[in-house]
Amino acid sequence: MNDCIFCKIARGEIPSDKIYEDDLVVAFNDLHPQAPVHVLIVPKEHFSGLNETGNMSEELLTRLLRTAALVARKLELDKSGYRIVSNCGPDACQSVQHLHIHLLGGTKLSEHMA
Ligand code: DGP
Repeated sequence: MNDCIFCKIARGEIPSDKIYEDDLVVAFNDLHPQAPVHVLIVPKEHFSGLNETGNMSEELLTRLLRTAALVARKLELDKSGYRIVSNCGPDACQSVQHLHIHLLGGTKLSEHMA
């Protein structure tokens, strides 16, 4: 999508602090971190959110999760722990309409998810 901020980041048209990239996904630091480590993992192809998983390949869905774990390992969170979150829709306060997984860690996170 032409005006989607995460599509532009994936295409390298606007700068981001990229941590990982392959043929299907890209991972970069969140602009407004909510934890010492706050990385976003996004598909390069535009999907608005988790409601679109039916249109996504199993390879891509697997890759998104594997990338979250890979980045966590790369940033040495695999032993201390981390959380992944994907906000979907208004009640979850999804603000960017391009599927993304938040990877949070580097501190003791809240027991409460909401
Ligand atoms: P969500 O509320 O789940 O849709 O989270 C969107 C996240 O995207 C939010 O934590 C801030 C982040 N974000 C928004 N615009 C940009 C940007 O231009 N660059 C980066 N790196 N992150 C962004």
